[in-house]
Amino acid sequence: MATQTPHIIIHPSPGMGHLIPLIEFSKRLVHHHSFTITIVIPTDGSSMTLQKSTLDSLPTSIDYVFLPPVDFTDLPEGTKMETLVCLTMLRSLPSFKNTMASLVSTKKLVALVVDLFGTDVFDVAKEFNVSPYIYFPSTAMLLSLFLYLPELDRTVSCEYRDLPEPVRIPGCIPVNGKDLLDPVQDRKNEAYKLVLQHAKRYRLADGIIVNSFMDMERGAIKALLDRTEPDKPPVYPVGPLVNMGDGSGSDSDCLKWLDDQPNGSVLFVSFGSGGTLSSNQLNELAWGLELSEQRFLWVVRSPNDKAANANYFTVQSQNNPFDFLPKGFLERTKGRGLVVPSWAPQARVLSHRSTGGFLTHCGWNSTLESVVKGLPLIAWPLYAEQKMNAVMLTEDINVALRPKPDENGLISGDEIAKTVKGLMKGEEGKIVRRRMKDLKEASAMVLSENGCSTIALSKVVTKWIEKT
Ligand code: UPG
Repeated sequence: MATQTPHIIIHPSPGMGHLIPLIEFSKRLVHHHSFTITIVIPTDGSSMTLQKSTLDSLPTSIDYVFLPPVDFTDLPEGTKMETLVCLTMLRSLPSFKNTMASLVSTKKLVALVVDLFGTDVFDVAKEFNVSPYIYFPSTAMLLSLFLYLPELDRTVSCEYRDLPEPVRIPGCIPVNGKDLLDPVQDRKNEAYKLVLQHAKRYRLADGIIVNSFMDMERGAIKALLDRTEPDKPPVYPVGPLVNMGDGSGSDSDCLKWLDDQPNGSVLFVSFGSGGTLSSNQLNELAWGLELSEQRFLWVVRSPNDKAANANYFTVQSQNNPFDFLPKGFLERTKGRGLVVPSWAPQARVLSHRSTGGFLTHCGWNSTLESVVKGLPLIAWPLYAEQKMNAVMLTEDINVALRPKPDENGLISGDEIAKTVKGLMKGEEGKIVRRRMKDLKEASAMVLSENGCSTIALSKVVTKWIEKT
């Protein structure tokens, strides 16, 4: 028999960087509003241990289902990560439809929420008369680009990276074509076609919820809220919704190590859930951290010379990363630095009183987690939309320092040491730290009872409740 509690299906695309923000959104929905939720997760056969342990810790009102793994044996080697992400979603459509049919028969479904690569299921939603929504886990700037991409595609004939002028995404700081997100860098590649296809389908959503807020992305959000284009769905900026890392006790070794460090003295170094460096770059980073003489906590994965997102689907380092560190590095930095393999409890590390800065790949979850804690950044973008994020963080809102690569794209140890010292001890660090403190306060305001992100989320919730 159908229950009366309104139910929502959340369907994230592959990657911890997509699952985590949708989990945070789900937690917000069940804590502050009376919904039940099923998270329906596509799989490609990679290990889901980390995902499972994260999902098992959720409240009972949030259920989850893993869809059967899709088959990729027909794809050529070197298929782009974004293509794999989109194809995982596309090839999961039949099993998603079965799952949805069984949920429709037992629950009062009010909405289906997907993320940036999930619009293929909109047809299934329509078939079952369920309202389709997008939860956009990245920047308002990227969302503005996605909504603008079909026009850019129509009006530009060359590769975007060859444009003589920067691209003017509505409401945003101008961005050089070469800094736009990875899958639009080669317009002949399948990844571009798939992303463009999704971008065109964004207008079919009944609403787009974006994990950002006015004080951080004023221009982009204003442009998104403008309703002069009749077919543009309403946009709801509800961020920053992130894991606040507010657990008690220091149950992991790195938290125990942080307990023994002076306040604000440690730089956290991490490249998100799947980022990897080349062997040369790993060496330079180790050298730079050593040379900086600052305290650091570094989440390290074994290097990969071919791709910066080599661990996107797996998270875990492919080999023992300690074997790739420079000889004697661990001994020489003992006491001042700690290196942990593959994964750290990041939200809790960023909440720790000893952490004073964050060298990040500029993934949007990491960025927002740092904002809510007021921690200044060193921007080291690797892939996806991270270069766009770095431009915004350094040139627009000034909350990050950015080390300069040499002509071969390598960031030298000297440059790293200079930037790390600058952030932790220098005048330039003080400026970005102050700016980050302002943003932290603004983020608390927008999430307060009458804050604009709380109000935006209430508007979405009201629309969903009205459907019951
Ligand atoms: N995390 C940990 N421990 C680690 C590493 C990561 O808890 O050791 C968590 C982190 O706290 C965050 C998430 O994993 O919540 C990582 O998310 P994010 O910082 O956004 O990075 P990615 O995993 O790389 O995220 C992908 C894209 C990124 C994009 C993001 C949202 O790579 O570019 O901004 O998805 O769309």
